[in-house]
Amino acid sequence: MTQHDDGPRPLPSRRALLRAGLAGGAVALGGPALAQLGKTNPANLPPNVADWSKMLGDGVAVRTYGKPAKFESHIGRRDVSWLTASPQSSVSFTPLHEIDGPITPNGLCFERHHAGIAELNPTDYRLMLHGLVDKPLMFTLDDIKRMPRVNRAYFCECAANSGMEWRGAQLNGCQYTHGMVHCVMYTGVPLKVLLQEAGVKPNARWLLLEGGDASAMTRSLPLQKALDDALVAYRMNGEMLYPENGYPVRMVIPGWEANMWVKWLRRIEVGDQPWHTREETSKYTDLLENGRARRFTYVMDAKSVITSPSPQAPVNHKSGFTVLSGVAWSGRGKIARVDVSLDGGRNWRTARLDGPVWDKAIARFYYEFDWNGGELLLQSRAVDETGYVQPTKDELRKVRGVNSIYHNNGIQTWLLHRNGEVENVEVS
Ligand SMILES: Nc1nc2c(c(=O)[nH]1)N[C@H]1C(S)=C(S)[C@@H](COP(=O)(O)O)O[C@H]1N2
Ligand SMILES: [Mo]
Repeated sequence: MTQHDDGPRPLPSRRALLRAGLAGGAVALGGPALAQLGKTNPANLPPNVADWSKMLGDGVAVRTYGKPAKFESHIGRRDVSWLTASPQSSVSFTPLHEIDGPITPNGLCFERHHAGIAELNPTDYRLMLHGLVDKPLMFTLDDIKRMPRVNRAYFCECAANSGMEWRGAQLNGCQYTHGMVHCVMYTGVPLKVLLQEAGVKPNARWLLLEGGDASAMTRSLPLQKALDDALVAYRMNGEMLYPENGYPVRMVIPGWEANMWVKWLRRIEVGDQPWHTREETSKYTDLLENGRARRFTYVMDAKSVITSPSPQAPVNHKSGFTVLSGVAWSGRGKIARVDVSLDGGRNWRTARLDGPVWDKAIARFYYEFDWNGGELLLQSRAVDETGYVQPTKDELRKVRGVNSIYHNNGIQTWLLHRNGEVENVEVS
């Protein structure tokens, strides 16, 4: 499922990356059918009749569940072998440079799990709702599907996204620097509906969320957020959730850090205070310079990154009309504007948002320009509807130091070289 490679390493082994073909366009492909990719066959070009025009193709019944063209099979989630101790408690990254628009295809959504993928049989699925309620309830999957449902697109970002970049430019590709985010259209039941059915007691303040995998991933959620916009979701982009993303039911906590989006959801307990499990207090806090910790930083601040050009998506022409594109999101609401700089943050121009701009979802931006073929320092800066402006990395470090690995939403810089290659750098 996840393609594994040893590619991304701390700079300056960028050359090794280039040699491995990771930073360039041509990534090694598997299978003899793909041997022709990138090689032009003159026999298929006009005025000749191409191979595929001479014969009948597969009929309608051959491909009952479609998948991308075989020529696209180099695209995939990837993990970084040295990042975590075991593949079961690890993370794979969304190939942001290979997709467009605001939505992440289901098969490319980054995955993060602490005890591997739980394979639940939906027939045996049960969700328990108990604690400070009038009537404890047990739901089957069918019960949940019979309740009133809504469709909402939201981004889901791990608090550790860009965490390796706190001390300086590390990984050469937006897949690795920013790929712990995805954005899908969820179908689910507002958690509020379930809570109303059970009847929440007046002294209730917090919920405990628990997953059905071996890690359980227990998390405390303020009741207020639960009643606001949290979803008990079972579909992503119309399909049932994929196993790696919590099949058959997961929590969706819009705008808040992904570790609270409990997957394989099996239990919700209503209480009057937070549980603050050891995992929560020890891991998902931001260690500040003075040794104190910044805790309960639930909301993900506005952030953006240019996905093309980027180290894994170099420019293939020498100069002229060039389309720059990227993604922006904010846990505090809608993206209001994205600015783009070609000179490392000295001058800013407004990018064009295209496609739907949803609340707490990824927005896609474009900036078209005439490249003079010289070196450029590319940056993007997100502004959300609250007026919050994405900070530079230096501004962030001034406030938070460099001990943290969480909540790095600093402005990313890519150096576009004359030969079209792109490199992860920092400017100050
Ligand atoms: N049950 C359970 N839920 C979980 C986790 C887990 O290990 N088990 N990991 C959390 C973390 S840290 C993240 S970043 C998100 C990742 O969601 P995804 O795999 O759909 O990308 O799931 C969260 N929910
Ligand atoms: Mo996470």
